[in-house]
Amino acid sequence: ESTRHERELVTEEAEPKLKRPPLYQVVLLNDDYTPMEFVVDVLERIFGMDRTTATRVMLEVHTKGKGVCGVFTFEIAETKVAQVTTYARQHQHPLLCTMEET
Ligand code: TYC
Repeated sequence: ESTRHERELVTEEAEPKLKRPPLYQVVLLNDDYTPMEFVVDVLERIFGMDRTTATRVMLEVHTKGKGVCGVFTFEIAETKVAQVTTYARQHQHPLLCTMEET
């Protein structure tokens, strides 16, 4: 019969190792051709922003060259990038969306 302390000393007790997953920023890039209204629509539809927030983020991208749409785990970020790209190409806009590990 061993005590809890003895088991821990010989490191035979597994600790619950809860690692946080890596996070990825989904980033929108500015261009000269995609209409401002379309970018606002993308931010509302795909990132669930209200119109005021979507307009602020769109203008930040427009003036600074890029902007963060949200921070997600890998698969969610990948899916958002694909949804933005598919939607933009369906409407013949060159809008670029990428992901960056934080
Ligand atoms: N620069 C574009 C324009 O003047 C608007 C725009 C904003 C485009 C954000 C892309 O990610 C973007 N029509």
